[in-house]
Parts: sequence; C-alpha cells; structure tokens
Amino acid sequence: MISLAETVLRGDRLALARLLTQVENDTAEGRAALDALFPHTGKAHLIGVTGAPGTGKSSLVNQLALHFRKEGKRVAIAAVDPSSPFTGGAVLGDRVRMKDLSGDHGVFIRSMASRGSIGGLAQATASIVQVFDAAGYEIIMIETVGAGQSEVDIAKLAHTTLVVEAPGLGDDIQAIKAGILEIADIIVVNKADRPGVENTEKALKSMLDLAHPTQRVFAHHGQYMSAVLPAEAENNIWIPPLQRTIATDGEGIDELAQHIVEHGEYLHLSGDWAVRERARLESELEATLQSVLMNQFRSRVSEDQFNKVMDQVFERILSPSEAVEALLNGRPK
Ligand SMILES: Nc1nc2c(ncn2[C@@H]2O[C@H](COP(=O)(O)OP(=O)(O)O)[C@@H](O)[C@H]2O)c(=O)[nH]1
Ligand SMILES: [Mg+2]
Repeated sequence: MISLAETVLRGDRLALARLLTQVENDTAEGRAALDALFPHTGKAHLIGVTGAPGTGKSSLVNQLALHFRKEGKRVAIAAVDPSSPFTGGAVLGDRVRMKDLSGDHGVFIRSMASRGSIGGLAQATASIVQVFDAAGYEIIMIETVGAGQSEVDIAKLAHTTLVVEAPGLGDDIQAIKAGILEIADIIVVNKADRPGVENTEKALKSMLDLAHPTQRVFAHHGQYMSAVLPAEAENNIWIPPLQRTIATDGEGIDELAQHIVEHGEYLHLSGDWAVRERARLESELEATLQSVLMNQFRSRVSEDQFNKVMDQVFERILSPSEAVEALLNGRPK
C-alpha cells in the first residue's frame, strides 16, 4: 500500500489536505507521515507575515502569492490569523480577491484552527510548514496575528519575517512595545494610500534608529550568531528595509518581493540561513522532547499520587522542587 506521505510527495492535493488534517490533530498517522517526509524538507523559503489585525496582512499575502506565481514558483499559505479571510471571517472584498488564487494548482492555502495553547499552535504550524516544504512548495507564507509571544514563536519558524504596519490604527507604539520590530527583517507600511503614512513611517524609522543596527540584528539570534557566523560576514549586516505598499491595488508588491528575495540571499551569504535552520530545529527538538517526557511522566505517576504531593506543596511541607523529586522517585514523602 502506498503511504499518505508518498502520495503527498507525488503532488496529490487531496492527500495533502488529508495529511494536514492528520497533522493538525496530531494523530499517529500524521506523525508517521511527518517522519517519512522530514528528509524531504529544508528547501522552502519560509516567510512570516505578522502585524495587528486590519493592517492588510491577508491582502499582502494574496498579492505576494500572485507575484511569486507569475515567476512560476509554487506557493503555500498557512493562515494562523483567526480573523483571516482565508478562514472566512472577511469582508466580501477579500473573498473576491482570494478567487485570484483559487483554482491555481500552484497555490495551496490552509487556515489553522486556533488552539488552546500558544505552544500547541506554534508546533502545529511548524508541522504544517514541514508538510508544505516536503510537498515541494518553494515559497511558504505564514500569516499570524496575536499579542506578543504567539507572534514571536511563530516568527521563529520563518527565515524572513515581515512586520506589517498601517497608518491610522494608533497601534504603532503598541506594536513596538511588544517587541515586534525586533523580529522584523522587513517592515511593511501598508495602506500607503491612507493619510498619516508619513507619520507612521517616521515613528518606525526613529524606533529603528534607537537601536544600533548591529545590536538589533544580532539580538534576534541570541548566542548562535557569534558562534557560527563567518567573520567576514560581520560587516555584512542586514538593516530591515521599510517598504510602502498598497495591497488593494498591488503597489509596492514587486519591490516588497524583491526585498524578500534579497533577504533570502543575504541569509545564505552570511551563513545565517543555516543558523536559523539549526535554531529552529533545535527548538522543535526541545519542544518534542518536553512533551514526550511529560507524557512519560504522566503515564507513570497517577493522578492520586500527583494530588497527594500537590497537597504537601500547598501545605508548605514540600517545596516545588522537592515535590518533583518525590514524584520522580515514585512516591511522595
Ligand atoms: N485603503 C487600503 N485598504 C487596504 C489596503 N490593504 C488592505 N486593505 C483593506 O483593509 C482591510 C483589512 O485587510 P486584511 O488583509 O484582511 O488585513 P489583516 O487583518 O491584517 O489580514 C480590508 O478591508 C482590506 O481590503 C491598502 O493598502 N489600502
Ligand atoms: Mg488576515
């Protein structure tokens, strides 16, 4: 019998849709397929698109997809935004524009159900992106919205992160506070047809100038950067460009796509592509290890045992770390 993974590798869209559901539900079949597909991953350019609701992320993703399709690239979209038009929560105009893409077999769009836990969503998104990658989609866009950590977690999946701002939302400072600019590789000022675009740009530029470019770029990657980056690349720093767009009529899209391609080239030249891949896979490995160990632990320790120890923590008889010790050694004090 041919496995689901093999059918997906052959380019069967129906099998792909079925597998994505298995993966989202974290079934045994889904996990087995992910294992089988893993050697086929690592080829796609993963692009995160994040920003406050209503800034135009879905519209931009739609336009970028059309752009990359014209270049003959296969494009997949994972929409994690629960209010996204891809999930049906859109005004009519958006749905109409999505029709530009429907029926095109070089495009695959998947909306993610929102999950209880942020970690779960990030992990499910990572798995779905892996399936797209193995299935041969060269450009994978991940649209996310959220407050702080979920955006950051999902952005960690991407090679290139676009942070979308728009004038007139009054959320510029909010977004910057949330550290969103720190994850930006490219800043998009969408709705450039709206009044106030200069002010939005000015605010963003001054926020960007506050940090030394070196620090800004390097802080994003933590300790990996200095350890793996070739010395000659240190002068070759990526300064996030600021691109104006009007997603509703496609203005600035070619330039934005150009920035994305250039960022991909920069990542390869600087060695940062491999750095990001390694960091991404490492956090995936850690997350998997954590959940497996947790499950193992739960299967060994009964609820009753756990509650008894928990009671002792509550009574201040055991400290949390003594409680863990007691649980790992099999029996409470
Ligand atoms: N005026 C103007 N409206 C836009 C632009 N881009 C998107 N919109 C509109 O803004 C609304 C929100 O867009 P959407 O792409 O759903 O934003 P998202 O919530 O960030 O995904 C929709 O009504 C779009 O048609 C733009 O460049 N200019
Ligand atoms: Mg959206």
